[in-house]
Formats: sequence, C-alpha cells, structure tokens
Amino acid sequence: MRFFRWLIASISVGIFSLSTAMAEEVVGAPHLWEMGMQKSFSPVKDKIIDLHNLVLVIITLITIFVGVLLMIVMLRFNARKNPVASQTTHHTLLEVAWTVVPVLILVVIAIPSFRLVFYEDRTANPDLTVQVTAHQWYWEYTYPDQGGIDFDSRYIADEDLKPGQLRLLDVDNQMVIPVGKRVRILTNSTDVIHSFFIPALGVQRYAIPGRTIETWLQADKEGVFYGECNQICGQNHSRMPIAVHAVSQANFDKWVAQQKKAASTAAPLQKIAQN
Ligand SMILES: [Cu+2]
Repeated sequence: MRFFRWLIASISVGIFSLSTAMAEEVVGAPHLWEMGMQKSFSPVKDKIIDLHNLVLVIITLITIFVGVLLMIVMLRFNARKNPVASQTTHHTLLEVAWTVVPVLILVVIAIPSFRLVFYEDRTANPDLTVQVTAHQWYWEYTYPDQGGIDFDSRYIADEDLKPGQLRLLDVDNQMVIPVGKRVRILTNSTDVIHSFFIPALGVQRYAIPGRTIETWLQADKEGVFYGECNQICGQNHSRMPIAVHAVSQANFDKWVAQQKKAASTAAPLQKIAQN
C-alpha cells in the first residue's frame, strides 16, 4: 500500500515537473566548462551529434589499434633484440589489406556523412521562409510569406545589457519562428562573406554577396537559440550575434500581426534613418 502511494506520488511529481519543464523556455547557448557540442534542440543537430558519436568510436578504435601496433614494434622489433636486421620488404596480402581496410572505413564514414549533408541542405515542404541578409555588421531578417516583414537585428552594447542578457549573444530584435515548424532559410550578403551559425539548431550557412544559399531549421522546443557570424567579416565580426526565438504558432501569429501593424504605422523615413 505504502509502495503504491509512493509510486503514485512520484509519478505525479514527474508529470508535474515535466509539464513545467515543457512550459518553460529553453536556452540554446554555450555554457562554462562545457565539453563537446552544445545541447541539441533540433532534428538536424540530433543527426550531427549521431554522426559525431559514430566517428568518435571509429577514431578511438583506430587510435587504440595503432597505439598497440607501435608498442609491439618498440618492444619486439627493437635493435637491441634484433642485432641482425630482417631483410623482409614485401608482403602482398598485408599491403592489400592496409589499402582496402582504410578505404572501407572511409566508406562507412562517408555514407552517413553524405546523407547528413543532403538532409541539412534543404527541406521539401517548408512551413515558412526567412531571408537572412548579412551586413557589416548586423543581420537583417525578411519574411516574404508573412507580408514582407523586414527588420534589422543588432547586438547590445555592454553598457546597455539588462540583467540576464548574454553579452555578445543577445540582440535588440530576435528572429522569431514557430516551434516545431520547418523554416526555410535563404542566406545572402550585401558586402563581404558572413556565416549564419546557430550551434543548438545545427545550422551553419555562408552568406555570400550576390548568391542565395538555402538551408532549413526546426526548433523542437520553445526558447531562444543563440548563434553568431562565424566567418571573419571585418572589425565588428564579433558584434553580429544571432538570437532565434521559437514560440508557439499562436504567439507567432500574434507577433506577425504586431510587426505588420508597426510597419504600416511607422513613418517611411524612420526605416532609412535606422540604417
Ligand atoms: Cu559577419
């Protein structure tokens, strides 16, 4: 009886903490003393971590194998133990083996690697498109299928940071997306090569002048996912962070309506003055 009471109590605590965890927004950002990659919040990042883990196992086995061979060579075939050197030069089977085995290992790595490249490349049925335009040194986000919402996103100077805001990661205007939806990203640049990089969502695409490059992202949870330009692009390269805010579809629709209203009431000159 007591056990059942304990069981029911712990299950309800579990459900409660699960529901509060679901309601809370997650933060995709780097943490102090973090080992390995940032935590995944997207299907693409899940696959990136899977490939990383596979390659890690393979290189660990290879390193151990080569290390053992080296030890054997040092202990058994040193000059002291073998005053008369062996004249052996060729061993056909061994030579074929040490060519074919590495080729097979590379094929084993290449197959999932290429699959991942194609998976990251584009999505068949995007729910939404966001054009990401890089400038020296800020980002511009355009939503062509949401009435052409368009705004700039800039870093927050140290003296203007509010408590809880992340230095050189938080921005004035976040890129907002609906959670769980496939968002097509089209990158472009107006000056030099930049790179649109959000580790927690597994996204990294160059932004190149005169060229549109496609990729996609999907956030599994509501929250803010931080990234930065990771292609050296000049003096303020470190001052063009990315903050993607994933919200519920209802909140996203509200945000779209707000943005459209703000755009229609804003004085036409204001936009030019901001730039
Ligand atoms: Cu840049």
